[in-house]
Amino acid sequence: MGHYKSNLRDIEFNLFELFKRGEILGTGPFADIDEETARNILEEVERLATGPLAESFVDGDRNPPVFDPETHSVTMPESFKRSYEAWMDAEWWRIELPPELGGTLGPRSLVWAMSELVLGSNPAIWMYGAGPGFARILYEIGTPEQKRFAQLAVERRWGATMVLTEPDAGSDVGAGRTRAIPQPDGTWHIEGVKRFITSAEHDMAENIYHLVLARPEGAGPGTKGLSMFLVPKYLVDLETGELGERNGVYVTNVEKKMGLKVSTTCELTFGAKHPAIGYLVGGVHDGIRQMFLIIEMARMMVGTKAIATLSTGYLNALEFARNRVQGADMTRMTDKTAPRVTITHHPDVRRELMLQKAYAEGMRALVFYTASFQDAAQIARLRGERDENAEALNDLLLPLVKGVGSERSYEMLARSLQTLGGSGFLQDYPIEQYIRDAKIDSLYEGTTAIQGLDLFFRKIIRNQGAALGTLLGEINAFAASEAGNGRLKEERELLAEAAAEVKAMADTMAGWALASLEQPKEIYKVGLNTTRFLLALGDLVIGWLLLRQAELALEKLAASDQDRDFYTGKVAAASFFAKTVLPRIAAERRVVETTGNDLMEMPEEAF
Ligand code: ST9
Ligand code: FAD
Repeated sequence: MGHYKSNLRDIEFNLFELFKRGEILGTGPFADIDEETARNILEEVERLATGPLAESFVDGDRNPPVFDPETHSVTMPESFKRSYEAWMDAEWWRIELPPELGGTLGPRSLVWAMSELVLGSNPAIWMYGAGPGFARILYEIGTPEQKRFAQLAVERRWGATMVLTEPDAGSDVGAGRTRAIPQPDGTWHIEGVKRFITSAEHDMAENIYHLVLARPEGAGPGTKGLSMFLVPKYLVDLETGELGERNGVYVTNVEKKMGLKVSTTCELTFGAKHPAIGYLVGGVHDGIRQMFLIIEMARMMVGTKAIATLSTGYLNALEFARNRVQGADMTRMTDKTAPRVTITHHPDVRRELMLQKAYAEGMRALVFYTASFQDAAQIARLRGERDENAEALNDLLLPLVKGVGSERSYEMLARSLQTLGGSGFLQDYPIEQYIRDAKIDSLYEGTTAIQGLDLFFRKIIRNQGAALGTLLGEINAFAASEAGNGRLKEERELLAEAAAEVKAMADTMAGWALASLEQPKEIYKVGLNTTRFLLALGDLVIGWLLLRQAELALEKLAASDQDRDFYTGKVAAASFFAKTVLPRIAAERRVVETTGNDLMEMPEEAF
């Protein structure tokens, strides 16, 4: 058995029972994929994920890619190459693509369902395999030549990267100094050094194309002065698709990292040896907006990766706990002759396992809830319309998927390890690698602090609280309903209280934001609480989604005996979360309300 323990039952529960994705499948733009086909696809992806994809997970960590600075090349571990090829050869990635790019388009929710399985099994495979997804965006926003490039990129399975970060421009992308110099033939020469670029070099594709933010000479400061350029490793004959000259973009270093070692993290130098030719994407200077089309997908991917890792971490911990015999049942703890029991009998172990289960399953529901808005937005776009309500809710939820997903998963994975006792610390079990591999999720694609700021200022204040109001309205309506037929009464009350606390937090912080127009330092009080608010809203939404699952589970339990354990677990997880996690939000609200500026006024030397 490989390391990866999937939870296809729960993925399907979300897709088909809770969020009723069957209703959009087999019809309209997704006529070619009905529910049965989708289930078959997921089964097949699960077979790959638990088999050939998972096979190289450990080897890729212990024998990471080798960089040769002389040739600027990277040799990937053979085992990983085999896993990667197994995924690319299976061609399920075509579900992300429209027919013009050789795809069989499926809804975003199905794509994220597949992604969970691959990301839980061997996350770097999904990341190296993002070339076609990037090509989809390039096809949407590119010039006719770039659309042709995108078609070739899919056909020939080229790799792709997103290139923003520089040594002095991380969270602050607008500080980027990489320059773009216009050429008489309409192309650009890119000059500068980018760092931490994922997948920028490897030997699994004949070409790699970089989507690069650079500042045209004379352009203004900040993110708005950046433009996006297509910079391929090899220039391409667009007629024949053949590769031409080597372009002047080279990997000049590959980082040594704590985890996710098989994913190359590269320093990328432009124009030092010979010109690095770039093509202005779409022929327009609109780089940051264009890049965010990719960033939004990548943030969803990162959150899903973290949550997928927690899910397999929890299931590994559960299997261990079911087999590990240690100590007597607590009711007989003083009886030295009492039979020894498996550790699942100990209240503390049960509590820890249930917390892991509730977060893993609640955050999976968050992924699919968010994906359901992406489906609605996608369907509207395919009709040539826009669903602004769905877009706004997706915008609001993305920092939760990314920020809360990564923070809580990392925290809970430490508990998964704890469940194994000392064995968890060993490399005989996968959890220590899960923890190392998942730490990155709270860092890249915007750190947690950035997610908190994005949530509060862009998704709430700038949206004038509309999307948050819709979300809280849904939660309050559920809390006030008869959901669960009496069985969830106490839980719904706890949910209503938590929703009121979160609303009070948002109101207090909005008040400070407003006051800062007169007294600028009031804004610090907001900044002292944005991450707290992010996590509190996350817990509220997770608690609500778990209760919605429990409501459905109670209906199923009343109707038949099928899957009794699965549905019983749903009710138990929701109740546990409502009773043990949601009440903590009240304390967080009190912390918000008593926030002063002492910390900001304290001299730095006092730290
Ligand atoms: C990275 C990669 O870390 C890590 C993993 C890579 C794996 C790659 C491969 C796998 C991908 C697989 C998944 C994808 C699958 C493929 C699918 C293909 C797509 N939403 O607030 P302002 C825009 S990469 C939308 O003034 P500042 C907007 O245009 C490095 N748009 O910002 C806005 O204009 P306006 C990741 C947003 O103060 C403009 O920006 N690095 C959003 O100038 C300016 O906004 C980071 O993530 C948004 N939420 O700059 C950087 N926000 O307002 C983190 C802004 O007029 N730092 N825009 O609409 C930040 O995000 C900063 O907040 C900042 C601030 C840079 C935006
Ligand atoms: P900094 O921005 O210096 O942040 C340092 C600390 O300060 C953080 O805790 C941060 O939260 C905090 N902080 C910074 N600004 C603020 C603020 N305004 N308010 C509150 N707190 C703040 N980039 C790419 O472009 N493409 C890639 O493919 C890519 N892949 C990556 C892969 C790996 C393995 C790594 C490690 C990074 C990758 N990155 C990539 C870069 C990544 O997106 C950045 O590391 C990240 O955005 C943070 O930037 P930084 O490291 O410079 O940290």
